[in-house]
Amino acid sequence: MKTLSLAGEWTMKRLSTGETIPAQVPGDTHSALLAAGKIPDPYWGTNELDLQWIGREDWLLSREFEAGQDLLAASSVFLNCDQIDTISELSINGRKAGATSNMFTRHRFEVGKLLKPGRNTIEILLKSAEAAAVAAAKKLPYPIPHGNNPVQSPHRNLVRKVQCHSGWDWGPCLMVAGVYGDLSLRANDLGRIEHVYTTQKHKNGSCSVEVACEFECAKSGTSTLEVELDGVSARKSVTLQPGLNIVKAAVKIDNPKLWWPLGHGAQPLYTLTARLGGDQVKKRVGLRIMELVNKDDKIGRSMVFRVNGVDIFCKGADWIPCDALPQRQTRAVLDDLLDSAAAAGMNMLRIWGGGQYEVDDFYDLCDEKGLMVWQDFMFACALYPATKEFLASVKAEAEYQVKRLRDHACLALWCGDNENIGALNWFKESREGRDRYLVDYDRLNHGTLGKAVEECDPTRSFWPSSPCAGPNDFSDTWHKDGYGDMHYWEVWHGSKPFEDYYRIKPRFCSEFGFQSFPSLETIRTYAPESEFNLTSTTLEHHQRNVGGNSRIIQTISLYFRMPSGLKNFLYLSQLQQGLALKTGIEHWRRLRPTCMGTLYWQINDNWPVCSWATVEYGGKWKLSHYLAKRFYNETHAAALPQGDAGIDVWLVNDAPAAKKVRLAIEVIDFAGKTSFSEKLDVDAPAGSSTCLKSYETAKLTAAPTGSFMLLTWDVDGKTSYNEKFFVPYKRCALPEAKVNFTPRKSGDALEVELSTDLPAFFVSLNATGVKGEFDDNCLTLLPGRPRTLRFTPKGQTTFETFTKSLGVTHLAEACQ
Ligand code: BMA
Repeated sequence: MKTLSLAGEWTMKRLSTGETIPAQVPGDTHSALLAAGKIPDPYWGTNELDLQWIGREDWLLSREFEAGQDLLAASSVFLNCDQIDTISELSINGRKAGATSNMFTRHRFEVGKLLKPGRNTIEILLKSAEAAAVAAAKKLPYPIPHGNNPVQSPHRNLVRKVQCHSGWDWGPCLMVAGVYGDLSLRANDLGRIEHVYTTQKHKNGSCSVEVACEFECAKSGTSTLEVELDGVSARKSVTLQPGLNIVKAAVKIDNPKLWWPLGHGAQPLYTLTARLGGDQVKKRVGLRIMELVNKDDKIGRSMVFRVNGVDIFCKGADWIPCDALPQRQTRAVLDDLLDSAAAAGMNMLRIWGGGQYEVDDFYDLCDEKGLMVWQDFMFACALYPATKEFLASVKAEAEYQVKRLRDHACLALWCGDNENIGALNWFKESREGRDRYLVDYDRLNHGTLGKAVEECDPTRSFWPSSPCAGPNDFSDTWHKDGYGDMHYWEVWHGSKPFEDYYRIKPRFCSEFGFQSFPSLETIRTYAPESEFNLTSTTLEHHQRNVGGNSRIIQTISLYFRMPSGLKNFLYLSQLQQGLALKTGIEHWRRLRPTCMGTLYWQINDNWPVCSWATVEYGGKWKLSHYLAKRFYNETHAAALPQGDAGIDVWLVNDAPAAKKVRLAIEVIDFAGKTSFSEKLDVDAPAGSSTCLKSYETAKLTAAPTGSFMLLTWDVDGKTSYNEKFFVPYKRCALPEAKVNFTPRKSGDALEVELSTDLPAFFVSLNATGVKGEFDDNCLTLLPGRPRTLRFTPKGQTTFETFTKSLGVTHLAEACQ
C-alpha cells in the first residue's frame, strides 16, 4: 500500500466573499479563522454570539499535491477520509470525487481516474450543516423535535453531526466544520483491508482468537492472510474476488494473561498484526470475557458488568468531547483527562450520545489504563427521523463504528442513545402522537443500531437507551429502582436536597450530578476582572443551564453560611458539588450488589464554563474531583444517616481480594478534643459492603453543633479519612482555625505540610497558574495531626514558582 498524506496546510476560502486564509488538515473552520486573526477567541466573554455566522457559511478547502508514478500506475487509488464534518463535496482536478453527509462514517472514494501526472488540485467544499438541517426540516412530512438550549443551532437532529456542536446545557454553539483524522491517497494493486476484528473464545485456560479480515478487492487474485498475535501466527492462502471478501484465520494463546478493569488486575495487551494482499493492520488486543448480566432477581433485574467472571462495581463518570474546537482535541489532552479519571479511582466512562465516537487514541488509552467504556451511539435528547435515507446513513455509521471499535478490551457496552425514550414524553408532538414517534424510534434504535451490533459485534450487549429498562421496554424508567439504568436528576434539575438520593436504590446510576464554577484562574480565561461577579453578563453567559447559578446559590443557603466575595463563592460551589456527589455515591456504593454502578455527570468540559464537570476545561481538578478520588476509594468507610436520629458506619470493599482494615471512629469537638473513640479490626471480604456499627446520634455526642465524626482507616499501609457532621454546616459555629502551610522539596517531589491550631474543614490548597495536582486536598485538618500533601506538576516548574503560587482556604474562613 502506498500512501500520500494530504495532512498539512490547505487554503480555506469563504465562498460568500472569496476571502482566503490558511487552514490545517486535520482541523476545523473556527480554529483556522482564529489562527488567521479573523475572529476573536470564541471562548472569551460573549464572543460566541457574534460567531454564529461561521456555521451558516460554506467553506472551500483546497491544496495541490504531486502524483507520482507509484500512485498513477496502481490498479486502485482511493481517497481515505477518516472523518469529514459534515456535509461536503470533494473534487480532484475539478471533477467530482465524492460527497459526504455523515461525519461518523469513514469514506473511501476511488479516485484513480481523476489523477494526472504531476500537479493535482484537491478541493473539499464544506457546506453549512445548519443550512442542510434547516432544508431537511422543510422536507419532513411531520416535525421531528429536539431539546433546546440557550444558544442553539436549529434541527441538529436532522444531520449526522456531533449533536452538541449545536449548543448544550453546558456547551457553546459552535457549528464547526472540517476534516479530522487521516486524509490521504492510498494506492494498492490487489485491494485494501477495510476492517480487522477478532472474536475470543476462552476455554480451559486457553483463548482461541479468530481474526476476520474484510478485504476490498480491486480485481481477483490470490494472496495469503498472515496473522500474528504476540508471536503466535497463522497463515491462510486465499483466492480473492472483486468486491468485499471476508477472510478468517485463528490463533490460540495458552494461559492468556487476562485484561482487567482498573483495580481488578493488570491490563496486558497483545499485539495483533494482520497482513493480506499488500496491506496490513496492527492493533493491540486485550483478552478477557466481558458480559452484561441482566437477569431477573428478587428485586427486579440486575445490571452488572462481569469481567472474567468477576462482578465489577462500575465507578466513573460521563464523558463529553474534550473541546468544542476539534483541532484542539489532541492525544495529550485525552491522556491527561483519562489519567484524571484513573487517579480518582474510576474504572468506567460513559461516552455520552450527544458527543462523538471518540478517536482511536481514546480507546487505546482506556485499554492501557483499565477504563471500561460504555459507548452510546450518537443520538441524544431528541426524536430522530426514520426516513429511508436517514436510516441508511445511520446503518453505515453504526456498522463502521462497531467494526472500528469492537476489538478494544475496554469496550463494555453498546447503548443506543442518550435519553431518547424519555424524550418521547418531552414534546407535544410525540405526547400526542406517540405511536408514530415510537415506531420511528424503534426502527432507528432496535431496527438499525441494535441490528448493527447483533451482526457486527455479537460478543457484546446492546442496551437500547440510557436510561432504559432494557430491550423491548419503552416505559419511562428514569426513577424505577428495580431494573435498568437510571438518570437521577431530582437533585439538581428537580431542586431536591442532597438527602433525596437516600430514597433511591438504583441498579445502576448512569447519570446524576451537581454544578459548580471553575476556578478563578479558568474564569480569567473568559472574563475580564470587571465581570468578576456571579450575575455579570459574562458569568451568566458561561452558564448554559437556565437557572443554574441561582440553584447553586440556593443550595448553598440550605447547607452553608453565605460566603463572602467571588473567590470564596467559587471554593464553596466546588465543595458543595463534591458533597452532593459524595452523598449519592456513598449511599449507592453501600447498596452493592443491588446497585453495581455509579457514573456521575460529567467528568470534563468542552470550554471554560460553570457546569457539572469535576475537571475544568484545561485539565485542572475542581475540589469535587479531589472528593471523587476519596469517595471512589477502593476500600471505603462512610458514616451515613439512619433515619433522623442514627448513624450507620459502612465499609465497602470493591477490591478483588479480602482486606484487613483497621478503622478508628472518633467524635471530635471543635476545640480538637476527642470525646468518643472506638477502634475496629475488620476483615472486609472481596466485593463486599457491610454495616459495621449503628449509633444513636444523641449517645455519640451531646454537642451535635460543636463536634463531628471522623473515620480513619488503614488498608495495605494506606491511611484514608472521611468525616461526617451531625447537623448542616451552617448550624455549626466553626472554629476560626489558623491553617499554616509549609512548602518543601523532597527529592523531585513538591510537598506542602499543612497544620492548624483548631479543627479546620475542607482545607484546600491551590497552586494558581501551576499545572498539576495534589495527592489529596479539601480535607479535614486537626491540631496535632499535620498532613503532608504531595504535588505532581504537569510540565516544568520551579520550587520558587510553586511556592509563590500557593494559597489555602477552609470552610470557616470562606464563610465567616
Ligand atoms: C443529562 C445529559 C445531558 C445534560 C445533562 C445535564 O441527562 O444527558 O443531556 O447535559 O443531563 O442537564
